[in-house]
Amino acid sequence: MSRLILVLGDQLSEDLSALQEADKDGDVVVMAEVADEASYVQHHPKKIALIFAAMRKFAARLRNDGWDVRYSELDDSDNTGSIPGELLRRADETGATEVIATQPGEFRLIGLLDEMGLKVTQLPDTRFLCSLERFEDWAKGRKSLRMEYFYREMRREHGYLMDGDDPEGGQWNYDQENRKPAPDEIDFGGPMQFTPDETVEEVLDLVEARFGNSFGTLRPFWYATDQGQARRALTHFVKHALPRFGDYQDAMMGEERFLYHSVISAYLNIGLLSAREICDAVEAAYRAGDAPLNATEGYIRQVLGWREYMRGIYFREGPDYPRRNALNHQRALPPLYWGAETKMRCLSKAVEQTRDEAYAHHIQRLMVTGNFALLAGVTPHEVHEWYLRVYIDAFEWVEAPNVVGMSQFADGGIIASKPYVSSGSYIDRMSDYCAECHYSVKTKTGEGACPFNLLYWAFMDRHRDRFEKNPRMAQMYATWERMDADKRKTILSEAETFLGKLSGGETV
Ligand code: FAD
Ligand code: DLZ
Ligand code: SF4
Repeated sequence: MSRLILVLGDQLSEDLSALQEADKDGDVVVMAEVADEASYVQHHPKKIALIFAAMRKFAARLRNDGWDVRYSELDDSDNTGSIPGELLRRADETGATEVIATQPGEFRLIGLLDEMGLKVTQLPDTRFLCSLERFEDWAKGRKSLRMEYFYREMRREHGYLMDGDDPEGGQWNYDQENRKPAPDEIDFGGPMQFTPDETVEEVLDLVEARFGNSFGTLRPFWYATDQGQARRALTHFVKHALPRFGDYQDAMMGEERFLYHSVISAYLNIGLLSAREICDAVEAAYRAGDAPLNATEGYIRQVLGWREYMRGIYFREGPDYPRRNALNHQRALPPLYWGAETKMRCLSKAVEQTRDEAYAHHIQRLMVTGNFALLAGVTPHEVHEWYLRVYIDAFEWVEAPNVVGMSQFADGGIIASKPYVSSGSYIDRMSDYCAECHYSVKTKTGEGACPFNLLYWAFMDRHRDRFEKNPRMAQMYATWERMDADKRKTILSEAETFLGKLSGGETV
């Protein structure tokens, strides 16, 4: 009796555990574009287009390879609209009574598969460098789960950038070299872009017709949609941008959307690239003398360290994680996140490129959109849904820990040892946003004062009980205390006025 082999839209890897387990001669691969997955949040149209186009091409590749693939297109008249529905339909069609799946990256879907009337085996997702058991092994019994210590174990275990038992160059971390402010010019033309082929064009028409009203610009669409293209995009990055990736990792520029970033997270997250091949390519560039250590270490830290760590935290913390709200923030997400006019240039630029590209780089996500939401006290779950909707690489296992934990401190400090908040001066130092902003970053109160300056101190004051004993924040509390009492009062009252306008729908 044949079995159904489920391949989800973010599982497009030939070495997927479910495919490894399958018998090409007897089993049937099920892939399905379904309304439920396309609408559990209102995804950016570019994200849906990427996934559907990559799914169609992956299905064609499997067929070419001799697999029997039952593929449901979204508009097929008998499409039931859900993954369980499509599995049941294919079970009826083929007589199969058993499903082999690779565990999905979201508790919602894991639960749906568990509750199906068919026998479903969910195999571990072996595409990660750290299994969930290995993560648990590392985490259990520890008082603090800081990424740095996890990362060092991963370096040792997988042998990346090691010199015997020691880290290459004698240090584990070169972050202090990786905080250069925005340069005057960028000598990298951005990620490799691809002209849509026939398959992609068909998908773009479908997405336009069905999801054209969602937030986000669909065309021009230039992302890679198959493994070959994604590999070319990786090679292009390693050759042309990696050498300067480290230096400008934290910089931001209004007219440079990608700087020296790789823009490969979406390819990696849907399975077109593997973490191992990325780390191998980056280390090889270092060994060949083509990229400096600060860049390669900085890059490998993101993929081998942060990415694996975030996944470990998501699965360890459980399904309630996206609902956590340790700071009890209750403000609604302001309309400026959906493109409503704002006079804050940093936010306006970050949201504009998010709408156009479904992409913003890490520091924009953390220190502009994330920082502002945290300072303004926005409900973390609304912030979480926004990130899940608008970014092409957003899947809950990686998005939720980054947003709820790292960016909004809503997990109470599991991921971050202190909240990632800053006044305007950090944004000014790292970007070219402020020079052309309506607000003045140097002005602390009164007419034209940068809102980040006001909100920063209001946040510190609001959460004094929780943070004043945090050694990493003591200096800022001391500065606040030293400030003239009238000035503190003015800051708090102007912050209040600003937040009132923000919530009242005024353009700020
Ligand atoms: P690069 O800057 O070139 O980095 C290289 C790779 O490292 C990335 O492709 C990614 O795979 C990995 N990486 C870097 N930082 C992280 C991190 N913190 N967590 C996990 N992987 C990391 N990443 C996602 O993949 N999906 C998300 O939904 C997502 N949401 C985020 C939300 C917030 C608030 C923040 C602060 C970060 C988020 N990140 C997310 C992490 C990071 O911002 C993106 O991975 C990165 O911007 C993707 O662009 P890139 O490929 O150009 O990355
Ligand atoms: C994100 C997404 C979208 C938009 N559509 C589909 C789909 O139609 N079919 C599918 O198999 N997967 C899709 N996905 C990816 C799933 O939502 C993803 O597997 C889960 O969120 C778990 O990570
Ligand atoms: Fe953003 Fe303030 Fe700079 Fe304007 S002045 S760009 S609001 S940090």
